[in-house]
Amino acid sequence: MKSLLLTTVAAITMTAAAASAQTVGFSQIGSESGWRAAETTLTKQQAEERGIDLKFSDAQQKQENQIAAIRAFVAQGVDAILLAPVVATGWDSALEEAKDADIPVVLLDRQVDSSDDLYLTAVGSNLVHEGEVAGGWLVEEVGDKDCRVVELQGTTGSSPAIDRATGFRNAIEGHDNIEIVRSQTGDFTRSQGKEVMESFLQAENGGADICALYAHNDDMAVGAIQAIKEAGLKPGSDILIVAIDAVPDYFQAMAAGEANATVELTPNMAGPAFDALEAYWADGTMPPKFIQTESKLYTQADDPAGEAERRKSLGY
Ligand code: GZL
Repeated sequence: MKSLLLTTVAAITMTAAAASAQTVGFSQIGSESGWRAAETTLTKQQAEERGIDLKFSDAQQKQENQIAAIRAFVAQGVDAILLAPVVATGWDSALEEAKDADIPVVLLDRQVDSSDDLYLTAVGSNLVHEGEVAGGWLVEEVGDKDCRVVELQGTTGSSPAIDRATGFRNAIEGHDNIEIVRSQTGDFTRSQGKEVMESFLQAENGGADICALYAHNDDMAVGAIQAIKEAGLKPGSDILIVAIDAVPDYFQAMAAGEANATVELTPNMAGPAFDALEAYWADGTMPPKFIQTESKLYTQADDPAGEAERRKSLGY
């Protein structure tokens, strides 16, 4: 009799726990870079560790797919929505629908131009500062030597592409020896980074007139490194390379002397996001509108081979 009672209590407890398990919809941009893939892996890990039922949607880089996913999550009556917004504009109506349904939205790694009363909080780095750190490294590295820079920009209209461009320009302002001579989007991917770098090399005397590459993410830089080598030049010395993300493959290029510096962006945006949501669900605690992650510079002096290894266990 006693074991029947215990079994029944356990069953009720389990049911209650299952019933209280929160459901979160996650609209992810896609898998355009190693960093993005790591963010997805870590978000799923974090949800599993916290007993959160994660509904994952891959938008294949299309805003319309993200908007459709948000609407579907609202229709399902999820307890919260995570959104990594592919571009900064065009979100008001979808976010208003979530707000009208009392579903909190947390932005991951990118920002939107919408009013901040349309989302609970945003977790991400200071994207302008990242560009300033990258530009600051180049200013230190070249001193007063003339340096013609080519720039591989991120996805057009995305907050990282806009802000990382701004930050780099802030850093080189007043250093007239450093000039950005070509700038084009590589859409955060290796393949387009390689393609655009090939066109830069052709346009700049086979690369002889290029002093440095600034890439808005490591993956475009890894593609560009391939193009530089195929042009018979030495990446990391003939052409200096600075980028952002701090992914293992880029650290391996740094260890080989083929890249020079990167600015770290943690792929674990979900940890702070779920912390904020759990506090909000528990007693309505309102988080700050922006939860900032750090942006640390790594150079060849910072054990890049070891950093590559360490990150492989981090979801990359
Ligand atoms: C930046 C993030 C960017 C990464 C890229 O916060 O949105 O998107 O730097 C990714 O690797 O494509």
